[in-house]
Amino acid sequence: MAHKQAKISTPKKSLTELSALGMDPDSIAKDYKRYFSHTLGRDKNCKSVHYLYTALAYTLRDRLMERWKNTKYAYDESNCKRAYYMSLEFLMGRALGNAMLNLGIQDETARAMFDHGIVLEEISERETDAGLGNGGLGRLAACFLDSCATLQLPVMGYGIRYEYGMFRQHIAGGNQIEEPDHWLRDGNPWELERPEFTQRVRYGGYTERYRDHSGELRVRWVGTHAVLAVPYDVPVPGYRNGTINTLRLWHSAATDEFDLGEFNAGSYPESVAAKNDAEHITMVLYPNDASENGKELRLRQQYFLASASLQDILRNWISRHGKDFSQFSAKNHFQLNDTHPTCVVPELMRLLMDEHEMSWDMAWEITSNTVAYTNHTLLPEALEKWPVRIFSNLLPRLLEIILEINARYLSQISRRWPGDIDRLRRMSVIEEGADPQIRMAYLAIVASFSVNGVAALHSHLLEQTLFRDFYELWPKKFNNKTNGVTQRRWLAWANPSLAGLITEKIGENWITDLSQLKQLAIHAEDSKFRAKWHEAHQINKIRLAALVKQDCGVSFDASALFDVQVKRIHEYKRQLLNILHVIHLYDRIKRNDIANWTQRCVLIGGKAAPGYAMAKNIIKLVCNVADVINNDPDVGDKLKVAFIPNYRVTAMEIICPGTDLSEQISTAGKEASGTGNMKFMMNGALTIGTLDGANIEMREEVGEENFFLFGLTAEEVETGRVNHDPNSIIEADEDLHRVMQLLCSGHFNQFEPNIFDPIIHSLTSNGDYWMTIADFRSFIDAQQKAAEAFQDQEKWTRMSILNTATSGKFSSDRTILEYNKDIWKLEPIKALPVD
Ligand code: 26Q
Repeated sequence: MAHKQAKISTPKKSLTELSALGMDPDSIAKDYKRYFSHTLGRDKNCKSVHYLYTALAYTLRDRLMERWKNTKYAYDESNCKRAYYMSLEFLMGRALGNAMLNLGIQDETARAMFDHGIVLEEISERETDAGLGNGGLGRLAACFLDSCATLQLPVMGYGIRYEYGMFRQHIAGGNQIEEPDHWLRDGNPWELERPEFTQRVRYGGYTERYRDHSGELRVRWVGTHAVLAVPYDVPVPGYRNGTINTLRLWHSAATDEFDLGEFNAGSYPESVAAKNDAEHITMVLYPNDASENGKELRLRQQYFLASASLQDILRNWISRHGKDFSQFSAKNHFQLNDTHPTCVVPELMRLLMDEHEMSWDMAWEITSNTVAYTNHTLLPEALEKWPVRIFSNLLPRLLEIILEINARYLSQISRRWPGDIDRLRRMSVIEEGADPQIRMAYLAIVASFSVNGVAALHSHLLEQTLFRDFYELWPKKFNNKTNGVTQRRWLAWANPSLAGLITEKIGENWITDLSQLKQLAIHAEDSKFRAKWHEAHQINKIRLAALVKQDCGVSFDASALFDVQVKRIHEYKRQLLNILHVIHLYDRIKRNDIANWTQRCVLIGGKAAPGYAMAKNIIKLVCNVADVINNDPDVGDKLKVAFIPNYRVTAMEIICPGTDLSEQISTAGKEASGTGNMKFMMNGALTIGTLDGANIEMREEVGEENFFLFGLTAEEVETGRVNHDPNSIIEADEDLHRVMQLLCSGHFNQFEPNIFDPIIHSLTSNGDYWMTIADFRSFIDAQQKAAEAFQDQEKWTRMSILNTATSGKFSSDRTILEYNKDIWKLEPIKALPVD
């Protein structure tokens, strides 16, 4: 690399120390103007919001920067233990509002802008979401970073800087259209390139044995193609505490040596084209939130993250401790966000043995005491597997190490269970067959000192089903960490009207200690407080109705029940069950069964993986049903239905504060945790839900009388499936029969014959695998109870307050404190104050 260190004589004045920047409106405005007119070179005629936004982003970034450095100094000087959150996804959303909130200069910034005739909200809207994730798992990583910074824990995120994040979703004729999300096109003021920390990541080639200087037999990985990994750092501010942690995202680039060979052979264009291969690695996020099996580029991404991050961490370790790794596992933990970064395991072994001359036993001792694994799914088909064949071509040295790990571990199994061949086959990291596969979850479990699920039920089911054999072998490795979300973004920022009311009542400590919200409970009995709560909520409903009007062209009346389901589209999440209920309501209106009707507005949103035909068919059904209902004069205001396109973090910031009823209706035992459910609860929505994931714990906290429960339990789903006969249930239930009749008659696809056949087939002749038909009656009854409860607005508001009041457990601060107490064991480190 061409980053030579400058020779500098002993300085009289420091080039790197500045006095602290002012946080008052005048100082903010002064910096803003300098960025706008000097750095960006714009003048009074420039009307482009992009430049206004960029100038403000730089102004705020400067204020983060000084705290960022002080945080680094504090961590370095304390020589503290650290944790690294390794994830292929970080769904950060927007950064500008978050920076102002955490720095505590929202009012000052708004004032500075206002004085210059600029409306802060308008320029904030210019920022595109950092959509570097699919859904729950990616957003969880972002909430965790927020909590770590707020708790002043030395935790760093490592991820990939995708050029294209999650696709933008358009709806045309009811169909999902994917459009690439080129989010970096106009530049990203929140990232800082760090070329001085560039790493080399290698692929391909083969291995050789040789004897080192002391006669040890060692392995060399040669004949490889190298790619550069260039880090970009993103600041992660804590809440008003001077701490700014780091998210380091890797970008792939070609090495300079790429062209020589080919160039000399006369194929210059071919060699320049080869540059693409390197740059493709971090080009695009895989938009699939269940595993996309066997795609070599995805494995390249996973290894790229693992290798670059580990080299970065080892480089830093060696610069501080030399080649003494004796304290490494006592000072460093890697938390794997699902199996996606599991290459960390064999790669750390490789680096320690092949590059740092360590023995297998020492390398294994370090690796297996450093790595911890979080699982996020119970669906067996979503467990990641990679063909040995692909590994052998792309990462031959890693394959050797994986096979050696497996051999040593299987010999442990056969000592414990002599002659139990079936167990060896079941538990092997390698699944035998015509095309043998590496079971990434098993590799992660074998190499980790901690394995956790993300809600109590999920962790329990992991122990009893998916990972039963491993739980029997290593019961103490297994633990639960129920998910949480950050109340800074999801309540303080997203819901200013409610947040203001809460602070007025109980003070502002809830922002860093969400258990404080329980003080709200007694005020649920105070009718004046309820009136204010209702008023704050109505403001949010009006804001949401405006978004629905703008994005869907559908008019929602803010006095109606706002019934919302937003999440990725999946059969197990059962958007279909929701639609069957909507069709049932429509049918009731058409047959004039409308006594004591509760006006309802149903909002559904979410992206389908581009290759998931059934999920796309479900979107089409939602859109077609919405079309029929919204245009039927018999229906009028009684029922409105909308599909909101391009559901993302920024949309959720408007959606969850304006929701009355949150739909958490997955087939029990299938949703690992859910985190949207928590955002709604925090914002005072009531939940209609199954006993699945974190819903169970939410219901425990709020009390069964404040939760609309329905459906089979996880156990009943498994036992009931055996003799489940959806057709006989349809025959026996008149309401359901009529709903299926409407669906099958083509009422919602008049000019598109048979398009919903795959849906109908899955519900009937294909056995109703997701138990949608099985749970229909129970769901309809629970919905009816919700509708009746909504008619008593005083009672509903009481329940709403109690939902917020008991949501304290679902702060990601609580989750992170548990990770820290049980797994990482880090000391909080106070950042040095600026100035
Ligand atoms: C794997 C291999 C190849 C390509 C893609 C993938 C892949 C990518 C993303 C597999 C899974 C995901 C995402 C999973 C996810 O979001 N799971 C959700 O995690 C949340 C946080 O724990 C839980 O609340 C949800 O219940 C769970 O579905």
